[in-house]
Formats: sequence, C-alpha cells, structure tokens
Amino acid sequence: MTRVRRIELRLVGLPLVRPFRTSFGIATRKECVVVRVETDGAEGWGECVADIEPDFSSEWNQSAWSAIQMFLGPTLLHEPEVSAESLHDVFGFVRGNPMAKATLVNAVLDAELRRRGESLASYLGAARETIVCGVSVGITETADELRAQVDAYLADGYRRIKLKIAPGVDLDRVAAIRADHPDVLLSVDANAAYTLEDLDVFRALDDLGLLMVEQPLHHEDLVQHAKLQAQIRTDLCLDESIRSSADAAAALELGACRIVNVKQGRVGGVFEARAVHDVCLRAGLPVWCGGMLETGIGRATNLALAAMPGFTLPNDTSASARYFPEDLTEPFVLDGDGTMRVPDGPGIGVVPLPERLEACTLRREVLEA
Ligand code: OSB
Ligand code: MG
Repeated sequence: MTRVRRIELRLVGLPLVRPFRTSFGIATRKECVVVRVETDGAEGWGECVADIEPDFSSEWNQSAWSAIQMFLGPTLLHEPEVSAESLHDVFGFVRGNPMAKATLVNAVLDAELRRRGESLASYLGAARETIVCGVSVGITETADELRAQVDAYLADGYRRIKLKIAPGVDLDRVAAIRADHPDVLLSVDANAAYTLEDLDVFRALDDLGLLMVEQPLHHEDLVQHAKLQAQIRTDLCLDESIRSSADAAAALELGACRIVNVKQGRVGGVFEARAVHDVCLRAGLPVWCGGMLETGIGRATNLALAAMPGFTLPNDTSASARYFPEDLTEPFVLDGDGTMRVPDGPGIGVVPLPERLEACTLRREVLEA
C-alpha cells in the first residue's frame, strides 16, 4: 500500500512515420495522455490508449484527460492508502472510461513495482523473455504500395502480417499479398466495418488461409459474430467487442470468436487484461497482445503482458521505427528473428527521455493532494 502524492498529466504529440489508414479513419500523428504519479517511495508511468477522436472507442484524449483530472485523479489523491489492485474498486464509482482508468492503474502499479525492484513481466508471471512480433499494415492508396510495404516489413523480420481492410479494399488486396507470400502468417482487421450481409466476403477470405479475421462486425456486438463464426472456417478474433473479462467470458460462451486480441488499455489496465487472459487460457483460446500505436511507455507495458503464458500468437508489438521517427523512450528494436526483448528492469523498465518528453508535450497539468 502506498499514498499517491502527485499526478502529472501531459498530452504529448508525435508525428507518425507514415499515415495509418483503417476502416474508421486516417491517423497522421499520435497524440495521447501520459501520466506520471509520485507515490511514497517511487514514481510510476502510464500511457493512455485513447486517441485524438472517439473513433475506435467512445473515449478520446479530451475525455480521458477530463475523467482523470475531474474524477479519477482527485479520488486517488484523496485515498490515504492504495494499492494498484485496489483501484478497480476505488474507481468503481465512475462507469466505463476504461482507457482513462487504465492510465492510472498502470502508473500506480509501475510505481509499486519500481519501489520493490520487480519487473512488470515477472509480476505478471512471464513465461518468456522475448516476444514474437507482427505488424499491422494500414490501408494504402494502391495495391502495389501495399505489396511494397509488406515486403519491407517481412524483410525487417516481422513474423505475422495483419492487413487492415474495409469494404472495397479487401479481397483483391489480401489475395495479392497471399499470392506473393504463400506461407506467411497473414490476418486481416476490419475494425467493425462489415455486417452479416457481407457473408460472401468472409466466405471468399476463407480460401486465403488466414490466421484470423479480426473484428469484422459492429464494435459492441457478440451475437452477430457468433452467427458469422458458425458459417466460416477462419477463426474470428475480437478486439473492440472485448471491454472486460466478462465480455470475454460471454464471447466464449456464445462462440463469438476463437481468438482474443488483448489490449490492456481497452479493458481498464493490466489487471483486467490478465483476467481476460485467464478466462481465455482456461477455455483453451489463444490470445495475443494488440496495440494502439503506443509510444515506448505503452509498448513496455504491452511487452510485459505479452510474456504471459496464454499469449501464443504473434503480437502487434512492433518496433519504435514502425511508428515514429523518434519515440518518447529509448527506441524498441526488432531483433533479427522478429522478436523483441521484454524489459526486465523494475516496473515497466523504461521511462521517457526527459528532453523528448518536454519536446513532445502539448499540454501539462499537475494534480496534488
Ligand atoms: O484495431 O488493432 C487495431 C491501431 C489503432 C487502433 C486500433 C488498432 C490499431 C492497430 C495497430 O492495428 C496496432 C499497433 O499498435 O501496431
Ligand atoms: Mg483491431
């Protein structure tokens, strides 16, 4: 147990190496909330996975900032003693807002672990020291551009290619990549852009030997996904639809998917992410760690999570260079075999580089008890 004395909130902005287009929009820069908490004995860092607009989820940077500044932060500072694990209950009076909650939960846990000198990976029961990395490839202007990007990522060593798809930029694109690379682990992510009316698209994708189809249908749906899964061979994976371990349990019971993309920020932090992992592991479902174009802070958290035993599929934990000309932390690099080392220092094992953090800060506010 510890006392949180001070919370420093920042909005940071970083250019992306290239625009990232999905079925829900196009991102040209990364902007996110980063918090630093000061507890008795240690500091802790947390990165919020919300984005500039409420397009992937209903949360966005301003809503996360306000949730932390108006409700979660003051409550945390008011508690005489907290543990990171107790925050689920402490924050229970705020409905939803898992991304905002995750930011503080992860930061307080980071501080706790730094104080006792234990790495997050070790705390979570890591089963491995290196993580197999895939890469998520945005929708491109042309098919040739996509082929060139995929070639370059495979040359880098990425062990799984995930193609973003949307109605009209799907079958032909995916078939071309499959023709170029018959043996590559290949998946697609629709970010909720289709309906059951599009069954023909998924039937056709069935012939391309995909590892999975990620979140084809509505972002809050389970029932329609179960209907789709019953009619195709390819494994469905849910991302947006899984907001908690209860959602994961419901999805399993309904047969809405056979794989789960675990994003700790989407489900309220690493404790709930661990619970999602546990539900899936018990049911024999493989999971993998998704990404939200995180800076090095969020990436370090994700790598520790991906070290847990149930994370048996390649993860969206790509190198800093895939996202940013310059990261907030020392860059994360891909080793020659397409893996990345899990940080083994105390807590998440990294901190932002002070000059980089200052240079990227767009807005700053300090909350004190
Ligand atoms: O759906 O997995 C997604 C990025 C932002 C929002 C949603 C998604 C993604 C990605 C990129 O696919 C994953 C990464 O961080 O590399
Ligand atoms: Mg996804």
